[in-house]
Amino acid sequence: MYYNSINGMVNTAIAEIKGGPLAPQIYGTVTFSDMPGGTEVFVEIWGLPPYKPAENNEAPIGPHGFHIHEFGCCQVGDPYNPFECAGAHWNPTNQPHGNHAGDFPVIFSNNGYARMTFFTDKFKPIDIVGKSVIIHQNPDDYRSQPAGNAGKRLACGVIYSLC
Ligand SMILES: [Cu+2]
Repeated sequence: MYYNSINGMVNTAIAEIKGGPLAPQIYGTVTFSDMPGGTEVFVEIWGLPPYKPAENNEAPIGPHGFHIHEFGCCQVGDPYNPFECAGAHWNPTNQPHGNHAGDFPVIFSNNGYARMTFFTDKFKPIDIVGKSVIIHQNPDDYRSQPAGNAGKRLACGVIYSLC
C-alpha cells in the first residue's frame, strides 16, 4: 500500500495535522515530496496559539518545536499531556537531538498561520510512512536531550502515502 503502481516508489506522503486538547483550533497539512537526494517538506498550518514571551522561568509559547516522532499514533491519551503515544523522536541513525532525521525547523506563526518549505537529505517519503508529525508548545533549543525541551504536544498527524 505504500507503493504506487508507476515506479514502485512513494513520491508523496502527507500528514493531516489536528490540534489536541491544548490547542484544538490547529489544523493543516505537512506534505513530503520526493526530490533528487532527499525530500522537500511543505508545511501549512492554521490556528496556532498566540505568541507568549518567556517569563517566570517558563519557556515562550512559539515558535513551535516540530519533529517526526517514531509511532503513527495520534490518540490524545492524557488531555494535560497529549499525544504521548507518538513516542520519542524518530531517530533511525541514533544521532543526538539536533541531528535526528526527524528534527525540523521550528514553526513560526503569523497570527496563527504558518507556511514554510524546506529540504532534507535525511530520508525519503517512503521512510516516514506510518510515523507521525508533532507540533510542540515551545521552541526547540536543538541541544537539550533527547527532545530539545520543546514542551507539550499541541498537534499531531499520522504520515501516510499519497501516491
Ligand atoms: Cu517532537
